[in-house]
Amino acid sequence: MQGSGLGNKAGVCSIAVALLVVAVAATGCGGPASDTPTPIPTYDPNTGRLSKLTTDLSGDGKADTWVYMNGTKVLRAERDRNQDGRIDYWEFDLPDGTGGIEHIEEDSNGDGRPDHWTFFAGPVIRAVEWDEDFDGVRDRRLTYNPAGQVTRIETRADGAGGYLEIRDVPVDK
Ligand SMILES: [Ca+2]
Ligand SMILES: [Ca+2]
Ligand SMILES: [Ca+2]
Repeated sequence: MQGSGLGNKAGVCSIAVALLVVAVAATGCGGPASDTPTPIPTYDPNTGRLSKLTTDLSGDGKADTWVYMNGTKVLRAERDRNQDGRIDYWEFDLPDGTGGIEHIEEDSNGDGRPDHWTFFAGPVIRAVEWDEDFDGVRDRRLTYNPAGQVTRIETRADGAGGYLEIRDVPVDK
């Protein structure tokens, strides 16, 4: 799959910044596909600052991607990736405006609530969490080192955001 791979590249390149690149006709961030629809800007009526970019990435005439901005600074992005009218992807970008992603939340069962979280350290994944039974409580977390190796497995949620079972994984040198 290529071409519409904006979402698939999320681990490397922020969807928000990719669309912003289209909006301002600049280059960088891997460069969007030439057929990427132009986002529609919304401006704050009081300050005149850019507050939102709305895009129909799928091209069916309905908006499916929203990038929330404060002027030139990207705050977060939301997407309806399966076109069912419900947001199922939330991207939280680093506040430094570099286009880096802090973390991504995804709804995989279509109930409108995130159940999969991916946390980044620069371009690499630092941790992944799942709510496997979709009850709103996270059930498992894997932590990675910069080489992409799992260093810790946590299971049995304590209901307060932590885990009862923590297993450190020895990493081969
Ligand atoms: Ca959806
Ligand atoms: Ca869900
Ligand atoms: Ca759960």
